[in-house]
Amino acid sequence: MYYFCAQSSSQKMENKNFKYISRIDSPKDLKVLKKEELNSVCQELRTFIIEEVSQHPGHLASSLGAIELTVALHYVFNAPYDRIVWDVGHQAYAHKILTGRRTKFRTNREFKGISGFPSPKESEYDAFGVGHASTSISASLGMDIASKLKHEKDRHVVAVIGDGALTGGLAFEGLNNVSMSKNINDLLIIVNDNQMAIDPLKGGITEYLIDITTSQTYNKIRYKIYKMLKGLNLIDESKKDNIIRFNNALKAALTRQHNLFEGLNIRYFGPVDGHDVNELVRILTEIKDYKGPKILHCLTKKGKGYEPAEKAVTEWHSPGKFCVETGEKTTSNSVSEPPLFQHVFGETLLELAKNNERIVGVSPAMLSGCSMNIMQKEFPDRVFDVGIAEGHAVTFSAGMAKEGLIPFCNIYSTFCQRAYDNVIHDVALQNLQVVICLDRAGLVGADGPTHHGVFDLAYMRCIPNVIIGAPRNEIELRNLMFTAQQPDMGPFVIRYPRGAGSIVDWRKPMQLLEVGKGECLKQGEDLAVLTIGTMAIKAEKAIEKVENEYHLSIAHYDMRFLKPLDENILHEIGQKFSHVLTIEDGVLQGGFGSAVLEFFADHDYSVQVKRLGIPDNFIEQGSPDDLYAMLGLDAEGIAESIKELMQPNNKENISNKVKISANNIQKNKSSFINRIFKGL
Ligand SMILES: Cc1ncc(C[n+]2csc(CCOP(=O)(O)OP(=O)(O)O)c2C)c(N)n1
Repeated sequence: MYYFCAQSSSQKMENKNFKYISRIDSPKDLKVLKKEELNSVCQELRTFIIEEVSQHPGHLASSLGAIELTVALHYVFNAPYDRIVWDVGHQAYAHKILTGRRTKFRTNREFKGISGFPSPKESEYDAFGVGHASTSISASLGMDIASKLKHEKDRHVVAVIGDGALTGGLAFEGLNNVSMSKNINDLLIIVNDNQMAIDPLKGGITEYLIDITTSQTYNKIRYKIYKMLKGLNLIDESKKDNIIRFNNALKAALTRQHNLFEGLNIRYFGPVDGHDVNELVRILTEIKDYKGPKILHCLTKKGKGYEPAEKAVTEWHSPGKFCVETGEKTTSNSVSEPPLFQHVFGETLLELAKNNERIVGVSPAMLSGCSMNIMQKEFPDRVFDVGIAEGHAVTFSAGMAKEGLIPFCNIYSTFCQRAYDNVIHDVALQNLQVVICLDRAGLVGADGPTHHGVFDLAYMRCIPNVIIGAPRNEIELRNLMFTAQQPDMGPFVIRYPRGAGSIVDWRKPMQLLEVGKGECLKQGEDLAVLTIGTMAIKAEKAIEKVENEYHLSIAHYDMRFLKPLDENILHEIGQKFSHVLTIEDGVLQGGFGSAVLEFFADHDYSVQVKRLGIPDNFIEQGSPDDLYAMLGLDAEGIAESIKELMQPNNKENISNKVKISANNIQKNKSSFINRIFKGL
């Protein structure tokens, strides 16, 4: 039973009588409950999460699917002494609520609020910091072995990994190591299998998990044999390996496949119903002290218990605000507003693919997130969702490029960090025409430090052969995509932000851009502002404001390409201006501003350069507007920086000053500051 949508979340909370969870401030409070009461705890958690997330958006469907598992884990294990390591961590809302963050849950993912992912900084119950997928097995193996080396008694380590995260190569590297160290680790790996990542999962691992699940014969026979052996007192720990091998052989015989986990000497239990909390408690209690590595395979339903989410799982992965009663979304992008960059990418890719049959699309599990599903609908055979496998996505694209295709490999900027060597070794070194589209570049907002796409400009810039473009608006994005698929272009990176652009009427005919050529958006005399990407829009506003207030004449250049840099523009600026402001939504170390500084240094220009960008800190979560404002990267902050830069004897100016040689300073430079400050 739900309330009317008009009610605020806090009203709903007050109205609800959460008999159980209102008294749970830590897992200790959960453990005193009777097993029969756990179902009610799950029900309350479900209601609480749905109502809170409807008002304070976050990852809904995954957390709903993991509620029973979470309750059972905290009921059986002794966290925080026992380590529970969540993979990705987007499914851990029930965990947060049961571990002392119920009252703060309202601030989930908000500026200064609690993180949307487990974070050891936030709570001792968050055993390992997460956000990117497939880390849980490696991290928890490390923790388990550390615990053994420290001779800690009875510490259990549990990794909880989804079937989506299990498609990541890192998870398999972890499994291999678990198997190698089988005599010294007692890891419990829980596979939370809902047959979904964000989009439906396909592929060998999924098939394999389905196969185990559907092998009813195997499970029935195995259980009978287990009971028989136990009855004969033939099952004990010392015979474990034999039993595993026996199980393995039996499974292989019955399903005509090898059991992957058992083949790795990891004991396999399941599949079990991941929504039967009492059964989960029973099994976890039974297996938790078994020696050696083990896997518990749980079957769950993403979105469990909230009908709209169960029916449209992808949409409800991270739904935004919604009305609990009707499931209607309360935020939507209307046609009269600029579209999302991802949408322009998706539509443009389809348009290009229609005219160029060499184009293929590759996405590591973010097909709908980057809107490549638009092309997939029309050309299902030319679009590849390769699972959560960024490194593979890039090398797979490189292979196709080697054979003459032009892959558009779309990866969120932050996740491309996973594929760094693949970009260098497999794409750039062979100068292959892979178009790497980095969505969600810049500060992404509520997902926070694990997800901000702020390193890409710096980490891509130092790779030879790579062209790097950043559009300032949707039309530019289309033009860059059009340019990138021209014959013999070589590796081409296009990075663009999350969210909407700035142009409603974006579907213009595409134009070929000259690679390495920027654009002077506005002439000026006193100061040159250089931007890359969408920071141009903020800079435009700031320039207008400062010019109006202080009678300055400010030039604005959209550099468009970080690599190759437009050297003509930079020579022009070096000769004409003594003050330069660079603005980027990436890290200052090694990024766009650094590139400009290097150019001026290498060419003996003496220019006072102030660089705006992301400082050398991990930036917390919050709305992008709040975060950019906090960092002085909104129009107001940029205007302030312009004023500061033009202020004589400013300390910060001095620290940013590049003094290489006075050779190229124009005669008119010394006089202009006086002219400016008449107006200040
Ligand atoms: C390295 C990396 N790539 C992509 C993502 C984006 N992402 C977040 S959750 C998710 C799906 C995870 O699927 P699964 O592990 O099965 O969990 P479920 O949501 O189905 O419970 C993806 C692809 C990520 N967090 N990390």
